[in-house]
Amino acid sequence: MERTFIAVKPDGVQRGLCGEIIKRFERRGFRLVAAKLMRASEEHMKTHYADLKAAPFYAGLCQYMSSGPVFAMVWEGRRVVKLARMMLGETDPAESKPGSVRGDLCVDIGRNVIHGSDTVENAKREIQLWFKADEMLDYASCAQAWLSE
Ligand code: D4T
Repeated sequence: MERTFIAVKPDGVQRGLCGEIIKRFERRGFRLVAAKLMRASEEHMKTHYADLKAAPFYAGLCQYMSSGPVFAMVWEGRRVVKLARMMLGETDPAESKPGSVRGDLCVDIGRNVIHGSDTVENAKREIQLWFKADEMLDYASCAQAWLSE
């Protein structure tokens, strides 16, 4: 079973979109294993986005991401990293298809509502960065037997 890190960014939290986003992941058949509302420090965001250090928008992005509450979550399920990225849409909302989170809920690349890990490796790194082991819960979901053969 795979896990991914999903975060509702400060714009999504301020716009009251946490419930809408949780609903989409629950409906798809993924299982929430950890969640917390937190104000990330700029240092934390610099570590999170370390691979974008050379990008012109890196400093502004890290400042913005630490400017207000973020709703951080870990979701579990079969192929959840790839499927979650498809649910998110493209980085630029203008390129995102209707039906995706960004295609339905936002218009600007700098306020694109949600983050999702792009690879299984990055998901592991990000989950470790945002959550302690004892903040994640292992439990049996009664829906599991009906989600996969
Ligand atoms: P995240 O990491 O936030 O889920 O976004 P993506 O994985 O879809 O895209 P990314 O890492 O390339 O970009 C991280 C973050 O930076 C913002 N951004 C991106 C921006 O403000 N201006 C830009 O030109 C780009 C490419 C949006 C997402």
